[in-house]
Amino acid sequence: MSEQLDKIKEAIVGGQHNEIEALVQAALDATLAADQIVNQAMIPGMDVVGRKFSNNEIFVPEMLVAAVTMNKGLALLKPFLQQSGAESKGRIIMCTVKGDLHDIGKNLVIMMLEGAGFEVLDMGVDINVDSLIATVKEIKPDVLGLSALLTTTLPEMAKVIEALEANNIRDEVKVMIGGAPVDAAFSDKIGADGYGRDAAEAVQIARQLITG
Ligand code: B12
Repeated sequence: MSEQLDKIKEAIVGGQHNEIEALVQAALDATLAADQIVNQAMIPGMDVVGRKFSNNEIFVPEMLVAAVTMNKGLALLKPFLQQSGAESKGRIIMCTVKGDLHDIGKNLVIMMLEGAGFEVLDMGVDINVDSLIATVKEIKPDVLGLSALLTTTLPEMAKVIEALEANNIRDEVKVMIGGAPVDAAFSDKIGADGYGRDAAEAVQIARQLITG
């Protein structure tokens, strides 16, 4: 791994939010690609943060500073991840489910979807089923994208699908799901239409779901 990617990863792990922008800029100046910086340095950095948290080496405040650092870096990379500007390829609603405040992955998925030409409404985090159903009825998206990072909030995804059925709008919208604890088996189990492991897969799934 290049020294620059190493430094960016370390900055995420160490929550060096004052240094991250200069490091990312230096990597861009050295012609490293934005997706390489995200996938080979920043996301692996967050994985280290998660492992340290599991091992009680760090606690929520450190995890939060790592998130701030990640967001600052991503803000700088956003224009490079999105080079499209073409007409809309379809309408998508994205949110993190009720009880879950993790939004870095969701935001990254949104950046890539927008970059691929989709029109995305970001409802934010901790979104309850009722407001989600109301928004789906109003906006009539092609795809509803749900993110969850906690095993305790996974059941919310199933609740959303049940509520779509109860409101007789399950046939009108495709549901794609993702987030670290989500996998294809869970997606099949709750009757979602697609699961994506990362932001690039989210774009592929959205394309497949819309073009059929
Ligand atoms: C940063 C972080 C936080 C930050 C979040 C800040 C923010 N604004 O998001 C803060 C400090 C707030 C936080 C809080 C908590 N966290 Co936390 N957190 C993390 C951490 C370290 C990184 C998550 C992250 O951003 N990853 C980077 C992004 C890019 O990856 P991602 O989210 O997985 O998204 C990618 C894919 O999953 C996919 N994807 C995501 N969404 C979607 C959606 C669709 C539709 C598709 C197709 C794809 C897709 O694409 C993304 C891009 O590649 C993880 C550990 C980890 N490595 O996951 C723990 C982790 C998720 N947190 C954890 C825990 C326990 C908590 C707390 C309960 C801690 C506490 N005791 O308070 C709270 C819960 C708060 C709440 N109610 O949500 C646990 C969850 C354990 C579990 N299995 O349930 C983890 C795994 C840490 C651990 N190892 O124990 N956390």
